[in-house]
Amino acid sequence: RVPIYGDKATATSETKPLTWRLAHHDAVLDLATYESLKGFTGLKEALSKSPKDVGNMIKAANVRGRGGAGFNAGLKWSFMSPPDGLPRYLICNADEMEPGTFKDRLLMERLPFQLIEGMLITAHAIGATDGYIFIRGEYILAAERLVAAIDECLANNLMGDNILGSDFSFNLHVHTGAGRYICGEETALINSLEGRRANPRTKPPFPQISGAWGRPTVVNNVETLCNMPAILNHGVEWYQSLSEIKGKSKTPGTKLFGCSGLVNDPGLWELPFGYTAREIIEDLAGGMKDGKTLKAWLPGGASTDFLTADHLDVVVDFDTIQEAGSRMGTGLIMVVDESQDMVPLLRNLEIFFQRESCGWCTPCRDGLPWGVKLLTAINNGEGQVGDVEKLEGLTRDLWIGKTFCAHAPGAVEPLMSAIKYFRPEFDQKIAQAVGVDVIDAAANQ
Ligand code: L3W
Repeated sequence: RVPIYGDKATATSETKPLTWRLAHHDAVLDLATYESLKGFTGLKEALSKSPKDVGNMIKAANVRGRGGAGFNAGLKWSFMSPPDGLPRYLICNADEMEPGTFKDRLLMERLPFQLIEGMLITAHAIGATDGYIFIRGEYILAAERLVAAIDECLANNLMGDNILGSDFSFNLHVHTGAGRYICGEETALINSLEGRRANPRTKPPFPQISGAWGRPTVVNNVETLCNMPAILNHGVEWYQSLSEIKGKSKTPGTKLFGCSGLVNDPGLWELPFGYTAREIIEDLAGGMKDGKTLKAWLPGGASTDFLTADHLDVVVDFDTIQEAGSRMGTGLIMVVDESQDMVPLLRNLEIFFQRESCGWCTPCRDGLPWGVKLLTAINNGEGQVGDVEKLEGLTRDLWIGKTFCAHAPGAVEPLMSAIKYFRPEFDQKIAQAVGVDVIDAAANQ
C-alpha cells in the first residue's frame, strides 16, 4: 500500500520533518530536486558549527533511537572518544526485518538523500571517517537508489574529501545483508559487516568504544538519522515543541507510526507523539475490517508484548507504552481480531524467532525450539496439563540477563503477554486434548 503522508497543503518541513518532501513528490531521487526542497541546508548548518556543538545540540534535542530501544542518540554519540587520526565509523542500521515493520524501507526508497544528509551531519558530529549503510538484502530498490544518490553526492562534493570546501571528509558505502534478523542487533551487524558470523558481541564494550574493526563506531537506525537535517534547520526548541501539537506526550519529534493486520486502511503516517492506539487504529487505519472486534495488538514489531482492547487509549510513546506493560518498539502496530486464535498465531511468531536465533548461547538456541515444540503440541491437540507452566518457565529462563543479547527476551514478550491475557485459549486446547472440561491452572503452579 502507498503510505499516507498527510495533507499536501499543510505538510511542511516544520510539521512533517521526516516526510514533508513526499507531500509534493512520490520520491526525491535526484540531487537538484532534493536541494530545491531545502536539501543539504541542515548539513551546511552543521558544518558551520563545531562537531561538539552539533553533538550537544542533538543530545539536548533528545532524539530517542527509532530502532526500538529509544536510547538518546546524542548521548550515544557523546560516548565516542575524541578523534585520533585513525578510522572511526558511522553505521546506519537498515537491516529492517522486524515483523510488521516497513518504515525504514519507505525512507530509503523515497528519500535517499535525506538519509545521506543525516549521516553526513552525524559523521561530522562524531568525527567518523567512513560510513556503512547495512541494508536488508531484500531491499534491492532502496539499495540501488542509495548507491545512485551516493554517486551523485560524490560528483558534487557532498561526499569524499573536503565536503563543501570544509575540512570534513567522509565516504559512505552500501552493504547488503544476507537475510538474518539478528543482524539488526548492532554488534551482530558489526560482525557481519566485518565478514564474520553474525553473532552478537558482549557489551560492554559498547561499539562507541570498540566497534567495527575494533574502532569507535556509532550505529543508528535509518529513521533516527533522517531526523537530523530538520533539527539542524529548525533547532532544538522546535523539535521539542512538536510534542505540544497533541499535548499528551513528552517525547520530542515526530515518528513514523504504522498499522497492519485486519484493519480497513493499513498504512504509515508521520505523527507527533501523543496519539493513542485508538486514534491510530480507528481513525488513521480506518478501524477493524468487516466489523470485527479488536482482540489484541502489538505496539511495534513481534518482539513486544501484546496489549488488548483495554489499552486502546494508551498514548503510543516509549514511556507510556512501557507503563502499560509493553514497549513501543518500532511503533508499527499489528492488530489481531476476535476471529484469530492466539495459539497458532504465537506458534507462527515463535517459529520465526527460533529460526532467527544465531545459536550462540544455549538458552536461546535450545529454549526457543522448546517453546515451538510445546506450542505445536498444544495447537495439534497433543498438549498436556502443565505445558502452559512450562512455557511460562521458559519465558523466565529466556529473560534479560540470562541470554547473550535481546533476541530471546524479545521473542518471549509476545508469548508471556499472550498467556497473561489469553490463557483460557491455551487451557481449552489442552483440556480437549486430555479429555477434561477445565484445566485447574492454580493446581499446576
Ligand atoms: C553506551 C550504555 N551505549 C545502551 C546504546 C547501545 C545501542 C542503544 C540501545 O536494541 C531494541 C528493542 C526492540 N553505554 C548504553 C549504550 N547503549 N546502553 O543504546 O541499546 P539497547 O541495549 O537498549 O537495545 P538494542 O539491543 O540495541 C533492542 C528492537 O531493538 N528490536 C527490533 C528492532 C527492529 C528494527 C527494525 O527491523 N527496523 O528496528 C528487537 O528487539 O524494540 O528495544 O545502540 O549501544 N550504557
